[in-house]
Amino acid sequence: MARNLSKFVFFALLGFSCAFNDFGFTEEEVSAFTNPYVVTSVSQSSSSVYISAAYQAPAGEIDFLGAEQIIQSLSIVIQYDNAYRVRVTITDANNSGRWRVPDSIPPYSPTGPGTFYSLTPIVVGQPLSIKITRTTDNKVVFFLNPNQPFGYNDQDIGFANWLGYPIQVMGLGERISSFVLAQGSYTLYARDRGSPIDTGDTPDSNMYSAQPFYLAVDNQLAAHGGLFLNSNAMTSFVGSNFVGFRTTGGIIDFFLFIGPEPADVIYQYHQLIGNPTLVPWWGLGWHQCRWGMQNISVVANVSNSYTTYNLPLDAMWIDIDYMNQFQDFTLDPVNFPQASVSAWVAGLTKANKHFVPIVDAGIAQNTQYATYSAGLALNVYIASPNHAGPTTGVVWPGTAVFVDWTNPKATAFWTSQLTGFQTLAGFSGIWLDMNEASNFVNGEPNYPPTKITNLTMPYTPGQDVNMNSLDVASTHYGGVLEYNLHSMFGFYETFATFQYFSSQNLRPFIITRSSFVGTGRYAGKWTGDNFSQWSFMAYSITGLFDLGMFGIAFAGADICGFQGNTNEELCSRWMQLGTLYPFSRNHNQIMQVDQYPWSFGPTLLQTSNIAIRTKYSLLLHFATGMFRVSQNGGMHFRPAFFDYPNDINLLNNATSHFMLGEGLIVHPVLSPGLTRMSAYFPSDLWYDFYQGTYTQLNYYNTVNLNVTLPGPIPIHVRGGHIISTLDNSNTVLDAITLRKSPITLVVALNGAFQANGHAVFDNGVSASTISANEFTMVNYHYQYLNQTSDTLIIQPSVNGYTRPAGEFPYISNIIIYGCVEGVRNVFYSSNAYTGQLNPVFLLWNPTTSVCKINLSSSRVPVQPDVAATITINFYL
Ligand code: MIG
Repeated sequence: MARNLSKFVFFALLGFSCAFNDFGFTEEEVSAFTNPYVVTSVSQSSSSVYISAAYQAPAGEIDFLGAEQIIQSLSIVIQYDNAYRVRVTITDANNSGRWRVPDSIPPYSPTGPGTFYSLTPIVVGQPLSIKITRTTDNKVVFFLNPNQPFGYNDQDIGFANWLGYPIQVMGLGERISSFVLAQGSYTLYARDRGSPIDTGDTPDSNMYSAQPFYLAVDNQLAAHGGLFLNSNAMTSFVGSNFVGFRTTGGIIDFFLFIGPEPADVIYQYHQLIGNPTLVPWWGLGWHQCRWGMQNISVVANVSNSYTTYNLPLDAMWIDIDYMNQFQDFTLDPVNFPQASVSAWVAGLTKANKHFVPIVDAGIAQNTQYATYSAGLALNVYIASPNHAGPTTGVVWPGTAVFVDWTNPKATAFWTSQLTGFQTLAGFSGIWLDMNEASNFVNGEPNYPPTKITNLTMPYTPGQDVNMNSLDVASTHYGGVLEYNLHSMFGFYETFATFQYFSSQNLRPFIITRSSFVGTGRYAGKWTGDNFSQWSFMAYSITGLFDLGMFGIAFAGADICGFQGNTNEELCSRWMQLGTLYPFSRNHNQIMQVDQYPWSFGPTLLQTSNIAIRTKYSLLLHFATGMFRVSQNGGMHFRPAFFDYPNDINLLNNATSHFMLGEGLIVHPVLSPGLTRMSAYFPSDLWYDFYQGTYTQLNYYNTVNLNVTLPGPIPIHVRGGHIISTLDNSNTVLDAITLRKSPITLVVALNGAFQANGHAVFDNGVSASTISANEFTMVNYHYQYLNQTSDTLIIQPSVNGYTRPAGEFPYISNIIIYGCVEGVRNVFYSSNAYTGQLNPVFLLWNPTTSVCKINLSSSRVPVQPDVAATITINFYL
């Protein structure tokens, strides 16, 4: 190939002073580094740049990765997918068969014709360097710096996005860490690991998922994001002005999201990986679980206690205790006899409650076990590198085998197992555990891994790749190594389980432990084995922020804590916080003290009651927020910084507050002994959610909040928003019955006497709701009309759902926060009726500036989804 250097644009190198010790090099070595590939050709189409590069041994210089397995010729494609996304793919020019994450996983589709909008043309330099600049602020958003480490060897590939200006970095999961990652190195590789704290200098702290996505924010608070789409065990490096990766296989497949605001980056990322799945309405309710409920009477006793204590409950979960010898899809004949389980499930169903059992990844290797034999007959297990037949590991049932989800027969096998289990146990949702896939030994029992280990690999991220894993030399369909697919086991298992639900047009209720890029399209996730400690409440917020960024909106942590014993105060605070997770489940480890709402005393019991019922009062708000995220991408539970990206204080203390859907901010209590708490708010108008009182911020944007126990968690409504709340949350015992509730609109005015909100109505269960437009999306818009009147406009924008009689029957109240005059009367104008609403009860509290318009006995009920204008006339 002819060299044509005249085409290249060369640029002056800036003097980078930052130490690169994170890659394991000394300062001198780093400054001596030169990219060992030279560009041999460059060409361009309307949306892509194509580069060929050849390895040229660095003369007397440090080769980043050593001399083994060097790939000699690289083929580079820089593709402008759309106005906000660029894909940089670097592959072995002579081997198109190298393992790479399939395009179907994100799932990749360029969303429009390539365009250079918002980006300047890329700059290609010699030796290999690539630079992409964002035009809006002239900042480099991607730079393969020719004088920073780069290498492309068979099992060792490294590169960095060298921004050259200071950044703060988030993402790169899964781990327990601060939200803004400390500078250091972070391992990504799916591993069953009970919550070590990762401070960037503890490389074996990787956990259940591999999520190689980061969000970076610079000193001017401009943001960009990057996805390194690669499934191999890797290290990511967070530097003061770069993000780097060093992986053990695959290719370089890097997606750049150019922001420029954090929320933009997240939308751009979700546009690639797909929006979070819708979950069933009941799934948004309250869940109780515990490991160690040793028989069905113990379980029934817990579910009955919910009724006894007059507490709502939507789902009871049973852990591995129910299984016969820890075999999936079986019931222990002694402690969980089928007749008793069926009777119990029937009782739950009658009370509109649901049963969610655990399903483990490992299939017991036992010829008497029907599931094992069925899979063996179909040959759907991951194959051993050591002997004929399935590869084995050791988990709860002893020796176990593992489904190869990439085998085309696997989904049908799994679906038929779930169908049988449905008949046996009557579940409504599935809890997927141990799907890293976890293994109590390293590799196969009796065959210590030898073929691929840290002794054969040029580079080992974190820990040996066989640690608590199947032998990574095991093979999948078509011979693909477990080495490449390990971190995707949970993703594929979740997808197979999703197909069971979607084949019945049901929204999935799936909670998985392991995840990969795109898992949120199919499932929710919990954060795994946390500790019953105060610090882990704060880590749970980081965990949910991260999962939301990764596209997994339906997320929660084990409420009151899993490992270790909780206590009444911690559990009370965690009930307050946890009921505002999108997925709210109290779960506990075997042998730990009980942590049910009634397990300690009146403080926990009363706080739990308030907390669960607050969740239910907001269930339509949750359903609407989760729906919008399913439709548009983005995050329901998210950092306040994303809504106020100019306020760095919000990022500095990211876990002390969070936004919940449109217009709500929450300040959780994360430390013991507090009755009052100083809370920071973004500059805006805020009203106490419960009382409507205006929140007077001091000079530092803080306010002292009363946080006595028992009591509610501080929630505030942002001026300019309308929140739909459900009246019957104070009396119901489940979310299904709650659908009969009238709606109170909480209208929080901004300085211009305006407010907006949404509510979505659908049947709460169908998978096709969005694709078939089987929903009604209502916009509520409140505005100033004239000196004496305001209007509330009810405007359905999509009208695909017909509410059955009695469901969300009417708007019972309009409560106005920031209401400076008393209401005189109310007029209604719709296609069906025009005239004064009567009788209507009006209250005005001039001290708190709250007006309450009670419409519940109006002769003309105000429908929540019928186009109408309500005119509110004030005394003036
Ligand atoms: O080896 O099923 O994270 O939630 O209770 C432990 C027992 C297996 C780990 C899960 C946890 C669950 C537990 N499981």
